[in-house]
Amino acid sequence: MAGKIQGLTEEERAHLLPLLRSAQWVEVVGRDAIYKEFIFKDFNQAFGFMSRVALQAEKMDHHPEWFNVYNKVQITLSTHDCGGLSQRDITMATFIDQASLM
Ligand code: H2B
Repeated sequence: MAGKIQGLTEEERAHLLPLLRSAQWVEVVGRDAIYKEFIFKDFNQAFGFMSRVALQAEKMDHHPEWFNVYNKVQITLSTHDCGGLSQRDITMATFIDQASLM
């Protein structure tokens, strides 16, 4: 079991949220979470991406909330253990953006 996870500080938020926004991650309304939609050429591309993310999520014990239909993958990231955004979500968002370009 991981220890208590710290949420992002105000300082970290002020620094990180604009960077995430510039990468098309948006803040979810009414919840401390971030969201992004990915569109691929077809289902194979989308599912290959999801497979890469799934392996990393299991490694990090940090799992996305996601929805897929055909070539579309919608992803929400938040840390249940701290009831909001943590550094883990930032790390995962960065990994996901890389994985979407492969
Ligand atoms: N994923 C996400 N996104 N947030 C969490 O807080 C979280 C998780 N917690 N995956 C992990 C699993 C926890 O439930 C297990 C018991 O370690």
